[in-house]
Amino acid sequence: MTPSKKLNPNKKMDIEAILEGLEKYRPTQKGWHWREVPQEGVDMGPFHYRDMSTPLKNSIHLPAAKYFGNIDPQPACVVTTEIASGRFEDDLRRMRMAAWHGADHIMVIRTTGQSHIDGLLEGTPEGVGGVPITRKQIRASRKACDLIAEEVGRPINFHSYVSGVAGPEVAVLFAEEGINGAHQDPQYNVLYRNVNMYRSFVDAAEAKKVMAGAGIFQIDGAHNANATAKDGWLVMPELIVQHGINCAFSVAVGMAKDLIGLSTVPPDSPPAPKLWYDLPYAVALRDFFSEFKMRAQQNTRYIEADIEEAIRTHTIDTLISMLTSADVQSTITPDEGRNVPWHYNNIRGIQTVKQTWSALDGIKELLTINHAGPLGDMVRDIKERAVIFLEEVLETGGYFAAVEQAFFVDSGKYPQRNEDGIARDGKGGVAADTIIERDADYFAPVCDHFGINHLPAGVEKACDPIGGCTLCDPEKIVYIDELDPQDSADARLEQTYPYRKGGLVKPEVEWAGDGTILTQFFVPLSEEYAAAYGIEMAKKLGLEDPQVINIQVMHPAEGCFMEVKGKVTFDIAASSLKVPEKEIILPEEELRSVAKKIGLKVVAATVGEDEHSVGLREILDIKHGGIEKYGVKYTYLGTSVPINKLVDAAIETGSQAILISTIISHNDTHRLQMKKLADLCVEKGIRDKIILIAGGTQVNREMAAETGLDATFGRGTKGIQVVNAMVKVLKSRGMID
Ligand code: Z97
Repeated sequence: MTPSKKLNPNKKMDIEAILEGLEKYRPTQKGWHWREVPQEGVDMGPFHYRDMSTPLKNSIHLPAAKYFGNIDPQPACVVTTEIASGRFEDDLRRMRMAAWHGADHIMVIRTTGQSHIDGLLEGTPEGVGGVPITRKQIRASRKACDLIAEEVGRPINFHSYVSGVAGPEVAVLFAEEGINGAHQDPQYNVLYRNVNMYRSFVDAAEAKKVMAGAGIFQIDGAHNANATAKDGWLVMPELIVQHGINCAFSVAVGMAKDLIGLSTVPPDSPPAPKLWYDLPYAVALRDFFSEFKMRAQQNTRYIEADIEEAIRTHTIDTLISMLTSADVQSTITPDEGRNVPWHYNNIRGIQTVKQTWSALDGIKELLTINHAGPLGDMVRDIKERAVIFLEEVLETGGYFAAVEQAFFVDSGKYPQRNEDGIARDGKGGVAADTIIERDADYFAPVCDHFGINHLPAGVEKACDPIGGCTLCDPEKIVYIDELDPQDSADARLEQTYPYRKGGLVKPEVEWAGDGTILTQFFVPLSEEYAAAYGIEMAKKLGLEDPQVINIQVMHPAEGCFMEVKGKVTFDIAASSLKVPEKEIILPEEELRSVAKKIGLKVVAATVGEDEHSVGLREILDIKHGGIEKYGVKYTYLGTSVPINKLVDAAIETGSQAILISTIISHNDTHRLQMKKLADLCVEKGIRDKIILIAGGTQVNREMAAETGLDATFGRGTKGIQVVNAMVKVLKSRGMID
């Protein structure tokens, strides 16, 4: 069954409609998708790109793209985002936003330590820092991803995790429901989740076989050592061994090499001299594992409260990814150090990759990595240490013996050991002693099953005797809806209905209608007092549940930059919002060409007893985008100029327009001056040949009609608006086409 109703780019996603008919929904796409990367490069706007994929049908470009024809170049690599609202129904909206900005690999994080859950869950219970993975949650997300893929014009890879004792069942669930990517690494279970080591590898064989059958892309777990080891930048040799073990095991089970991704995480962060650690490691890894894919991710461990710091580090990470050709660039939210990730920070992560990638497009054609000298030596050093690490593992009796002796996640620089590695007992851990040998005549009527399966005589495909397993005949899949009516999507959707469909508005970052906002300010207090001030201030602003989430000392005595979050307690009805009529600005090129064609000229001055010339000069000069920028010539007559002098000057210079600026407004001086200008032009018989424009801090748009001018502008006006107004008048008078 294909998605019933296309998404409308101008409408919110209808979550209730996504949940309808889920019991019958079948994914429209299965297996992993790489981006389409034209060999000849991609031409967009005024530029040629060398390392970009086919652009999207619908997307949101980087802010500065408006200067280059609103182009939105999409990196050649797959771009990941991790969504973690805790409510899957809100995740769906976040996925859509992320895809519009360029993510095509969407991981929905599992609730903390789901590896500890030993069986499949049903329904859609709420989570903290991620959702519990269930069939309903996956199916709804898959359906949403299929619709989003159609909307943006690129397949969306949906991703989750195959770990814990329920790993093989989870893998089957993923294969059935069209999950495209998954973390799977038996070492993760062993080291970080204390699953019995033998059981973990037996489970992994089954899970990997099922993943291979469904074309699911695998990401390994070696990077977790970077995040866990005390001195993560020293464990690189071990990481290489971990990658090697998972790769070799996966290939032995039957996974294709190009569907095996090595997960790399930079082991350090500035002020560490990153390049001297990250680059040799990245190069060594690619030398050893050239047939496999590389997934690069920022290291969450070093994300503190400062978002800008996280973004800067991410930019450098992306540079290294480009220099070493990462296939998948994962992004995490730069606020992970202080919040359950907020959705607009997902977008900031994606933007970092897009911005860095377009800026550095084709970097390898311009710069080459210098393998001679220190880099070559460092790469060799890491490789040698990795090889002797693996040799010692073998001498010790193999992987399991090495784990028993705490070889892994030791923070010493191998062969040095700090004796702080993680040791596991082969006889212990979760689900110890649960491996049962298959009977001599073992037969399971299911496909993509690992190991010996005794097919009865005459049976070619394992599931033929039952008329197809769930992987071959999806009709056999049993769909179980909510188990708990309280902790269910329906109950939550009812709660958030007013904010999704009922016309009420509240800001949101985690869930629909959560009301959370962030305030940023400088407070002239020492760090000691700043936090107390932040809370007090937020309370006075009426924010509920205020929390200080960032304090940056600007100077020990002078004060701090602060960020405080809290919840607004009121709703605003969308219907009560008054939207001013939108000013339509003609394209810059058109404005320029009119100015050039007719030699557009203006005379300008401040009028009356008004010496405030700065605003007018800004409107005139090229520097901050004044009318000069669009090819309009001006004669500036100075300040406090009488109206008749301006009109005479306009006639003498053959100008098409007069611009006056008037700030002083007592006794309605500004209005009087404006009227005087209009009246004098009528008197002189030139009103229909001249364009009259006034501006000033107390002037507004409505005053033009009142005073008989063509256009009037207030605070914050830019030169382009003035040129636009002039061109519009010229058009309306039929003086140009
Ligand atoms: C990443 N940001 O993208 P549990 N298997 C492996 C893992 O690395 C993980 C799990 C399973 C990270 C993801 C950390 N990794 C977060 C190899 C988790 C999930 O449900 O947390 O127990 O396991 O790599």
